[in-house]
Amino acid sequence: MNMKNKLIIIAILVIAIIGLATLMFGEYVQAPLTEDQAIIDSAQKPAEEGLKSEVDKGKQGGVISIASPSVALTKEDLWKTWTQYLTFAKDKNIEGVKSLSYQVSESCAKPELKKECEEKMLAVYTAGIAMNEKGFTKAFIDSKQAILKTEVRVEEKDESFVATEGQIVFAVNSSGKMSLLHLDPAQIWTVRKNNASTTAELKARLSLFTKDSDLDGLSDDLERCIFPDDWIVFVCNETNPIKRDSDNDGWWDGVEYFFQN
Ligand SMILES: [Ca+2]
Ligand SMILES: [Ca+2]
Ligand SMILES: [Ca+2]
Repeated sequence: MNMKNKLIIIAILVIAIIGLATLMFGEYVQAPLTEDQAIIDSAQKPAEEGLKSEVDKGKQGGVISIASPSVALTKEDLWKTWTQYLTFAKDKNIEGVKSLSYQVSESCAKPELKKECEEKMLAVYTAGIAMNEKGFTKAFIDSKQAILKTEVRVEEKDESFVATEGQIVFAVNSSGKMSLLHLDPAQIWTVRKNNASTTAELKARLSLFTKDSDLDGLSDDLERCIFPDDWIVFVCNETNPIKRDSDNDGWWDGVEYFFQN
């Protein structure tokens, strides 16, 4: 995938999230899984079954922590890396931030743009310090990547129901060293109230929007490129919503979304 396509895809994620916040109500219908999509290939199946039992455990209020047996990293390791990153950001320690970043913005790569970089670090610190470890109940980990997630929180507003979910994505190198790839303190989905829908229906719709069946960091709908008719979508690369690594390159679909180079 070339860089341009990746940037377009990232832009689309932003559009999708904003769009969900403003447009998603009314005629939008969840399409059923096709037969092909419903079939999990045999190599993937044991892992998927493991995921399902962990998801069920999570629904009962437990911590979801998915890691293959060969992976030594734990949810606590992820949080420790995150807090170290925040400390570096707070101290305006560019080299420290770089050491824990999978990629750095242009402003942090160029000494002449130091001030701009420091402003970004402050913004990350301000957002990050408000995040609570107890809220991040889910950890998906393998030898190449890891995702920390909060539960989806649903709030009722005057004219809508709003779901929010925090996510921190890490890349892991062959030595087990983690680096921050993406931070989303509060991904937001909104459904507007209307006269035809009950609270239960609206909450169910929100739940469908946020559902991530294969726990790869990307909701099923975004993987299937399902958008309302009135959305303008430039490019959307479909991935399999019940397979974490659709192209078998080792990177989960939701993690690949956040690569920029
Ligand atoms: Ca997914
Ligand atoms: Ca997937
Ligand atoms: Ca992949």
